[in-house]
Amino acid sequence: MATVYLGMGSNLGDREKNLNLALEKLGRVGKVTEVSSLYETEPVGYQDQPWFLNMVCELQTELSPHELLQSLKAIEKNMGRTPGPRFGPRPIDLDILLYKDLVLNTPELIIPHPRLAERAFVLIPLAEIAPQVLHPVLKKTIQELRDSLSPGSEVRPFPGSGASS
Ligand code: PH2
Ligand code: MG
Ligand code: MG
Repeated sequence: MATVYLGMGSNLGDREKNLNLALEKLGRVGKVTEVSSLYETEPVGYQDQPWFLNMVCELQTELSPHELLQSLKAIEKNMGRTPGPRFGPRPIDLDILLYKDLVLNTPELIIPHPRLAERAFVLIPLAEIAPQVLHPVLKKTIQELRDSLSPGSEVRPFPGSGASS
């Protein structure tokens, strides 16, 4: 059994509903054991698109990293994601952030997620549920990485989700 952290984002359609539906579908990939609150986040990489709702979850799974990647892509496709520009808008995006303390570098999949340490929209929710988890390459905890983020794009607690209440 592997403990995995997934980054989740949506900026098309009913974003909150999309994230909840994805969580429900993840129940068939493993057991969702923690969820962060929701954050409304300024688009990073390609600015001319709607703001995202982002969150992260912890999943226990028997799947290998590549099997998990295929399952996440199947959920994205099933939820109406079509190929589009890199960093562009999407109803759902499911990214493997960490898979145990595994370091993997293949053409299809890089773990830990290569942009994990620079993204406030990932580190802020991840630090809620996994502050003491160590980044296996940088050898810093998620909390340390969050605390050393340089000011950048905006990340706001989403009204009604746990972060603000
Ligand atoms: N995902 C991207 C590109 N830019 N910006 C925000 N705020 N949130 C995201 O989830 C996001 C992004 C590519 O996956
Ligand atoms: Mg992504
Ligand atoms: Mg992705």
